[in-house]
Amino acid sequence: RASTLLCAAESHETPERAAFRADVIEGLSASPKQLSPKYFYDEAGSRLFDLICRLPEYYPTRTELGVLKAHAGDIAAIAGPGASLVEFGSGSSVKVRLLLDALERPAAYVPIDISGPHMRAAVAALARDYPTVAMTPVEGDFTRPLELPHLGEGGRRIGFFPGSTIGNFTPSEAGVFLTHARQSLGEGAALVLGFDLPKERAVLEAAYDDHQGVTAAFNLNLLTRINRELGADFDLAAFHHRALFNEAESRIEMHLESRAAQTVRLDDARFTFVPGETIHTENSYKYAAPRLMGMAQAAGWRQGALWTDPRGWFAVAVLEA
Ligand code: AVJ
Repeated sequence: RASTLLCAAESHETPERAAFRADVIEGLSASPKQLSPKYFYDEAGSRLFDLICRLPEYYPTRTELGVLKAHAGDIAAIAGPGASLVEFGSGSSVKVRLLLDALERPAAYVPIDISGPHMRAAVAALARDYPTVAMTPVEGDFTRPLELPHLGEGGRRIGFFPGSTIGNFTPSEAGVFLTHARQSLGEGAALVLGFDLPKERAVLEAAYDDHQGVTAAFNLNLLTRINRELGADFDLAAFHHRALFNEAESRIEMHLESRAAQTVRLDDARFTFVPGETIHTENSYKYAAPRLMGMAQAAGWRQGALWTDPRGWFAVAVLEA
């Protein structure tokens, strides 16, 4: 009877919640323990990420915005009139405003994001400011193959993947994403891709371990979310935020480090930690431009324009189908 009740309770779970539960159990059972960064973005996590983007140490957002501002006219020329924009991981939809302002009569905007309520609030504000642009938000996980809504014929399809979100993938996952994006955007499309470049360790580590502790709160919020949505019993005070640059892999790694020996419960499962053991929560790869352009070419894209800021910290590439 107890197991019947449990099954009944579990069957009320949404498919998203069930996938989250399965991923968490699999990740915490692995050695080393790991969780996917896509789960950072619940309501609180999305808000914390917006705060990260304004931190003095977090250079990527403002550096990329500078590059996009400097070349918005170039992007508009590449897109041509009546283009449709498809953004992968649209978040608060701040950067796309630059493109919508620069483009000639943009026809449509298709934001894709895993954080539905956050995206819908952003799109509502955007729709007021750009009443002539058709807005078709897609709530979903773009790390899996997705069906794009039908877009009007005529204008060019422009994919937009800013913020170095591609750095969250492993290099082989990034290759798969680029191949899928090439297929779903179709013949004649372009992809505007923002990516963070390798640089001095101190600059990188400060960007992911800020003085105010916002990134630490963002990382720890993943445990809060697992407690709330899955009923686990993580003790937040028993974990510590860590960010380090793994130079051999050219990636920032974020971890949650256990301060002590402890056991965490989720459903029937128990996960034990030794002192100093970590959960690996995020990779943020830093690609040199030739490496990423090689990956794009292997995925069927031709390299178009490539722009960086004066310090050479962040790049925006235009890939052509
Ligand atoms: C959204 C994946 C681009 O890797 O820089 C920021 C996420 N994590 N601070 C990044 C993040 C910690 C961000 N991306």
